[in-house]
Amino acid sequence: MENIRAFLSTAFVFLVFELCLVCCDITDGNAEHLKREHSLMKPYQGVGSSPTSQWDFSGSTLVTSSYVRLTPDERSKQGSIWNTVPCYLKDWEMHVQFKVHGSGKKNLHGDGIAIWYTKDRLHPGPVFSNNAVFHGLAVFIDTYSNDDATDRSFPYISAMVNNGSVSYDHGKDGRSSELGGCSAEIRNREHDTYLAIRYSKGRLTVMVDVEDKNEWKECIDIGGVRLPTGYFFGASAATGDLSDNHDIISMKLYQLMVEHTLEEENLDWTKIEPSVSLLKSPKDNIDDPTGNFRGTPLTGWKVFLLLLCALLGIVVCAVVGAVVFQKRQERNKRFY
Ligand SMILES: *[C@@H]1O[C@H](CO)[C@@H](O)[C@H](O)[C@H]1NC(C)=O
Ligand SMILES: [Ca+2]
Repeated sequence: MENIRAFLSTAFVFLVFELCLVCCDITDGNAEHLKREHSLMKPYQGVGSSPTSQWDFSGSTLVTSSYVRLTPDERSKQGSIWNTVPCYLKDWEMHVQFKVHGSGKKNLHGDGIAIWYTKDRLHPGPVFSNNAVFHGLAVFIDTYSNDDATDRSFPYISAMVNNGSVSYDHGKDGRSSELGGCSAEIRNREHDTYLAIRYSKGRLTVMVDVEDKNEWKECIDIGGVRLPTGYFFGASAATGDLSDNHDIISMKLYQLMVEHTLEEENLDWTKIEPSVSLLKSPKDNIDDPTGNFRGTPLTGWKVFLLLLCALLGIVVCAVVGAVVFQKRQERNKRFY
């Protein structure tokens, strides 16, 4: 009996440990770290109308009890929604649940949604209804290809960091200034579509969940990104000659629990200039058909290490399996 108990408790500890590993690795979506003051959730109580509301909206934005419609499926609409509370978190993850849908056939719809973390809020302009020369981070969910010469499949998701010196080039879908991106079939889906933006320790990661499998797929992952604290989260959308309903269902901001060195802690994070230290200039994207910086081929060393890890994993599994099997044998012997 003692043996069984010991075995069960070991198994339990092992299971908890595994679960922990899995949880820590995946998105830190714990409710306790959800920051309500930076989140927009159903039924959007007081949004826009109440003076205590933490979200402002402008333009064509319509707030209902089950979605926030930035633009309806009509031509030449511009709408946005902005958090009124500046964000002072150093490490965060924003989850956006959204829906882009409309009556337009393939390639006859536009223009898309942009998610912002910027110095200025409610600053209208030509980029998905926002200012083209912004300070901070933008993630574009671009549903219409403005560039006839492009070889990309749209909708296309891309990210840009700007210190106010570069203008997003709408005619080229921002290709010359983008940090990375991916294609994603987000339009007219039956199920909900999600985007996650994580910024932690200088690393920017964008993930999408659009296949209704409840799992994140990596879209952008780059290091060397510097963003200050004290900026505002927002979302905006625009339609032109072509249109779509651009709906935000929720924006949930999670604080990530990350240790920083004392030196980092003592910095004034509000004074950081948005920047990216890239190995090559974003302009090189033009020659790179995928516009992707991550695509380094597996070198011999990496393959060797991967194989070694796999081998070690198999050995560990075999040993654990053998021990468990033996324990069971002993137990069986005792019972008979
Ligand atoms: C802004 O970025 C550009 C390059 O993108 C750089 O040349 C310039 O020095 C930066 N300005 C500031 C104030 O950091
Ligand atoms: Ca576009």
